[in-house]
Amino acid sequence: MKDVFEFGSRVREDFPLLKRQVRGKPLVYLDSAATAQKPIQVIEAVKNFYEKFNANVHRGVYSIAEEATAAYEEAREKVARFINARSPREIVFTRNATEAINLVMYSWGLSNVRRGDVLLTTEMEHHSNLVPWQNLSKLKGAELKFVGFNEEGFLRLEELDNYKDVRLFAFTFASNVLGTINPVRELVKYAKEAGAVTVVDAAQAVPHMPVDVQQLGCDFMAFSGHKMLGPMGIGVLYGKERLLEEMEPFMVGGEMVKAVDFRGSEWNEIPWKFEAGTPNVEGALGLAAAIDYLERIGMDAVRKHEVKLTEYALDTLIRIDGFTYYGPSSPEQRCGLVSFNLRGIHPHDLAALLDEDGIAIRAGHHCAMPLHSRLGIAASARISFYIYNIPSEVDFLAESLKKIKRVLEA
Ligand code: C6P
Repeated sequence: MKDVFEFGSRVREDFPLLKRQVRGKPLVYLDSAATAQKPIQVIEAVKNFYEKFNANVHRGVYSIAEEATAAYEEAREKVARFINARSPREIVFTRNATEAINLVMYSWGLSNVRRGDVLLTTEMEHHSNLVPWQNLSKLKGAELKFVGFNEEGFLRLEELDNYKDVRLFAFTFASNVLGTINPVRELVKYAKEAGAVTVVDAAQAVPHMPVDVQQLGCDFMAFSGHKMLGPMGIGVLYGKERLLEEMEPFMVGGEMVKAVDFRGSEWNEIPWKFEAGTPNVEGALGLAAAIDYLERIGMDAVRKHEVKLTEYALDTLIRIDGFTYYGPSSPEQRCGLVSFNLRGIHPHDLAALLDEDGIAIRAGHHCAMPLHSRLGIAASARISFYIYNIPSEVDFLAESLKKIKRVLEA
């Protein structure tokens, strides 16, 4: 664990917020799946924009406007390289992963889905990759079907045999509750045979492991900047160029048009066709700085750190009497989060009591109510890691959990 401690300790130095205290104790931040903390380099990139070249993009011909436009489009190129898209034209900036999925639902779904079509998703989805498809099926009279998961939290791949003709297959890359990393390539291969367009919710994957959209072969992929050290309010939709070209715009107005007269308008080229109005320039620049930061560390190293921390957490916490966790037992098959329950204690009470020791965890249904009902529980507690976490934080958590148990059971 010495190497994990040293890695995390070095990284933490860059994160001002991690130096603060909560209730007189050092903050132990174990909720990066909800949102990640930001390194000074990202904070500086946003500050630098406002101090040096704040101007609207794609409009002005003066110097600072050109600098802002260039920086915004360079951020797009950086995102494209980060996930190995063929071209920056395949990268649409959105507010977050949720908006990216909604964009596909409205722009692709409304014109491509017909009454009776099958839309397939899974029982382990975050609401953001479920509610849009419920909506689309209602709007178009399509049938929404689900692939279940087994006791270990793996998708029941054998159920795919039941669906031979599918219009759309939307699934998560990594579950924000079970931690399961799904076999994306295999799922995309199946989808192609079934005639389905694929939407991959990569909100819990792109921040934590190398992701290559060309290698995966998916049609669409969504993720959020704030979960990968970037600012809030910036997200990404990756879409294959051919599909984006064919799609209608998501929102209409300024910026997304090439020519307008009183009767009608001609749409701009992709990706700008999907970016109506003034975009989140500070967000894109902050995201670019976050990508620089992650690339300097290396996504393989990010992943390795989280696997080791997860392994340590499972080994440590499983020794606590009454501790139950959900999802795969092998850390290699899960992302860096663990959802759990402690017998006899409601997860909300647990989270509130841990906060008294300065430990921040998430409790509730984690925006995945149907998943929890499949597990037969109403709620769970969840810890989630990132590059700045260290093994001693797991030890603090374990000690605090044992103390809470002693007090409540006394
Ligand atoms: N999950 C969590 O604590 P947005 O809110 O659009 O940035 O991300 C939505 C989203 C979509 N898919 C998955 C798998 C997610 O985990 C999330 C966000 C956070 O688990 C907040 S609910």
